[in-house]
Amino acid sequence: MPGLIAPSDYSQEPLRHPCLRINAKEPFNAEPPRSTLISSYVTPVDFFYKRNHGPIPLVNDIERYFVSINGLIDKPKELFMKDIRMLPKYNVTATLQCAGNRRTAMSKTKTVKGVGWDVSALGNAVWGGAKLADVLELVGIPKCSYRTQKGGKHVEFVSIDRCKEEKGGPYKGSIPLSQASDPEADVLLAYEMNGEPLNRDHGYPLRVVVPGVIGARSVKWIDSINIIAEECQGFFMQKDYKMFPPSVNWDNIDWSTRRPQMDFPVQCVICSLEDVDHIKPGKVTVSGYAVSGGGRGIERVDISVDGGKNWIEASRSQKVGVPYVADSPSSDKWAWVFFEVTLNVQQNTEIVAKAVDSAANVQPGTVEEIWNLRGILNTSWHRVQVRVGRSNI
Ligand SMILES: Nc1nc2c(c(=O)[nH]1)N[C@H]1C(S)=C(S)[C@@H](COP(=O)(O)O)O[C@H]1N2
Ligand SMILES: [Mo]
Repeated sequence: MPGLIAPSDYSQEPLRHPCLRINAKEPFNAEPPRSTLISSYVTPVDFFYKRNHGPIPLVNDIERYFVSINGLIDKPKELFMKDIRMLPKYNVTATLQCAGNRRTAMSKTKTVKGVGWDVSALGNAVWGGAKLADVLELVGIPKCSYRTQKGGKHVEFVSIDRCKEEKGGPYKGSIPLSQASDPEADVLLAYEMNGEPLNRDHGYPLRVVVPGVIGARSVKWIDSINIIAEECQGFFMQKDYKMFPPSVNWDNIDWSTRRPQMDFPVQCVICSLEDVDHIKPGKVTVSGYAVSGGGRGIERVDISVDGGKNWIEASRSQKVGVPYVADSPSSDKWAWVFFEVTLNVQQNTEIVAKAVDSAANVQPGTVEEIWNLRGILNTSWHRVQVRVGRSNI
């Protein structure tokens, strides 16, 4: 690959912020403390979770770097950064969430396989770049196409990093052509994050951002894009990131029975309290994030201070001075929503949060009912224990 290279070891990793909690060192997987998440609607790059499957690629010559677009199309093309920058630039505020967010809590029910994450395997960024729909037009695919003349129905993104799961080959994934070529789906080939060029950890020089879909499909360090007939056959599409019922175990699993996970379900988490937290009796502020996939807004967030018997509605917000209304054009449809409510707590209890999205989807009450062997999509009601006392603060 001209311009972009993939190290075979971890001797050239970038520097990272010391506040990040490291869940795995090589490959590097880390998340910020939960309280950091709610200190800013747009997550600073330093505090944005980092999820990798191999050593971080390096650019040695950005002038020579290009993305090749191949497959079931009439005019394959090589696009240099200058070609991509020539296309209209869009800024899309979108929350990226790893399907493994809250996996550690799922493992407490019954062990699951995968990197352990607390509640911060997500972040909200302003992604700047070209729309994939515009890029595809350059190779002769009209907007909102379902199929190319040669039978292409999926768009595959191939990186250059070396992943153990791919036996040393690159990370890859795909999305349907109908989504990739739909300008309204806001799928980007992003070269900026929060107004700065992407950094190495987040995909420099170019990554895909698929809003509303699990982070796994937002492939970093793009090398090529292939228009293919069937979905990508890579490990992370076929042997990972699929949702199985609680009855499936490692002895009876048949990966072919399930679709690769795309949209993420409705989720919310309390970030103003640790689990377990020690507080004084009286008023306590309960705040955090809520987010749903597929561009669905957050219709409601309910909080309980008695373990889920009674519920009080929290207020919701995105931007200061702009009232948040789910599915309103003034809201960032791909982004998280912060919630907040102040409640009176006098004794030890469990504080619970659950969100409802604009399709009236609600989070499940317990981990048990959604437990799955890979530990993905733990969206059960978020619970934190509080110990109330005057002396133990
Ligand atoms: N090339 C490549 N792209 C990748 C990955 C990877 O390991 N290699 N990890 C994926 C996963 S599982 C997630 S959740 C997001 C994480 O993006 P971030 O590190 O920018 O937060 O990137 C996705 N894209
Ligand atoms: Mo992920």
